[in-house]
Amino acid sequence: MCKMAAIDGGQLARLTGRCLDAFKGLPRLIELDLPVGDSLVVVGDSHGDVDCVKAIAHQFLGTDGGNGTASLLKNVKLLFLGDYVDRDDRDLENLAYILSIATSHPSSVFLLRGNHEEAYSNRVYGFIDNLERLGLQGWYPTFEQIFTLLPLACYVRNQGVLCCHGMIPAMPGVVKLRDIAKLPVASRFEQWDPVTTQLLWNDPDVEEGYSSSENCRGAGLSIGQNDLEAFMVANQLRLIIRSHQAFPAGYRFFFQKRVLSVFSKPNYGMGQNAASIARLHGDGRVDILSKASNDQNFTIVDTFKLG
Ligand SMILES: [Mn+2]
Repeated sequence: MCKMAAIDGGQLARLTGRCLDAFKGLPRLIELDLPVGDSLVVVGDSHGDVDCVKAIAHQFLGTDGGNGTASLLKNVKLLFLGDYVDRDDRDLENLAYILSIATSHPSSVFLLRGNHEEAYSNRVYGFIDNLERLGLQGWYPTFEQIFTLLPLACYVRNQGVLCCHGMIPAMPGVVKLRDIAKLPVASRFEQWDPVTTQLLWNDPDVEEGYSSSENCRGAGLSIGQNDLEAFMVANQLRLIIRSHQAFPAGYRFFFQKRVLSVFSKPNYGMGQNAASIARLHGDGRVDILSKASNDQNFTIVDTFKLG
């Protein structure tokens, strides 16, 4: 017996077809400028929380909260940092919603790949099981193709800000943004370039020490201050915005506010965390906005100016 899917095969065929067309030419590194008056809303892990994602689209993009897209706000862009699926029964619905707003608004909504946009994670953490329960497992290879096309990082050139799911890479010899732009496209984790693996799996060192070390996740590194500084200086960066870890407040700063971590699924797992997002303004201001699961809107909890 299949549970009723909120989305059927016909809808999936149209949506995934649109995605494959729209995403096939995407770069590995998104590069954009943010003029004064514009803002970029950066959304962390959502893992199936389609209600929270719709609230974000409604509040910041002006969509009507359903699948419609009435009154789209000008001068606001939305960047999702990955981890749309797994760890929640509504992950297909969340993914479908995010893909639909991205394909409807290609100049306003941008998607990065997270470590959960990959087959190994999807087998272990629920997305493939959920597709099977809905009788839609035949669509998995198509989703895998779509995941493979997603960019790995976003560089806001005129602000010196880099956004990625995991954290900056640390290799012998500093990685330059132009190296990220040239990374090969690969589907499965086993085929990924080491820089890709690190961008999607690394964390900042929770102790904020000087050196990087093996990550306890079994993939990637915990990045220390030395590698962070070398990367930021070589690439003339002022801030890294990343996700991949839940904190009680929904966000956390690392390394004297040079790294900002945001997580956008409230009450993740057994946790009681708020959902947080970052909003980067064209004048160099950065807002952090949070929302508890019952709140309707995100409200500003912290603001700072890029140094
Ligand atoms: Mn992650």
